[in-house]
Amino acid sequence: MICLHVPGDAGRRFLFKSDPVPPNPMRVLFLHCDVLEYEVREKALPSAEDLPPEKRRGRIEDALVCFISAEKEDESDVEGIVQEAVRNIEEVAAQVKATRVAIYPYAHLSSSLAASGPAKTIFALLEERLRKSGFQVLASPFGYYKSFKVSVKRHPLSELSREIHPASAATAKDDVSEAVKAEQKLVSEWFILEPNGD
Ligand code: SSA
Repeated sequence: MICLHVPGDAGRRFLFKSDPVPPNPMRVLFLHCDVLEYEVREKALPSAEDLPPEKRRGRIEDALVCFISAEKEDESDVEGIVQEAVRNIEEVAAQVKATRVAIYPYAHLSSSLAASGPAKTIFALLEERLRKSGFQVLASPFGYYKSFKVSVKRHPLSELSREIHPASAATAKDDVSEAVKAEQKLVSEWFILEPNGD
């Protein structure tokens, strides 16, 4: 932080503090659906793995569909973001009493996407953890254009979105607020430098 005391300006202090870079959290659009169906079209990423015919179409009924954008910020804490995403999906699934989930990589919720390598890892881990947690999971293929149809249920909780931060970010936030509290207790000492150096 830079503090300036400007002589002759009624003792006004000017504080310049570099703002923390605004975080870009993972975004999830949750739709509680009667049905989701998709069909794979062409590759959106040249690196997308070739798919066997049975993976080129998917359908799930009575499921919580999660459209997910992995964000740049998630790259630095893949484990933390996966843990929090699973926790949020479990929470929303419990609210709507869903035992089936679809995870759908969806780049269009984000303005700062994670690179495809880490994003793909995040989706693979999510799929694995959600299965371990007891859900029936449909994972739509990563890196492809797809056509899809969804039929959303009509109850009030059937559409919602969440921003998800890695588990460690909550601690980081607390740290920041503690730092701010400590700063408020500081007693400042002010020195005035005249142009002649006195
Ligand atoms: N054709 C390229 C741009 O030149 C393209 O569409 N890139 S994309 O970033 O939109 O990603 C294409 C597909 O890769 C997405 O539809 C999704 O399946 C997957 N994908 C890549 N990065 C992400 C990400 N960070 N989060 C979610 N899905 C992603």
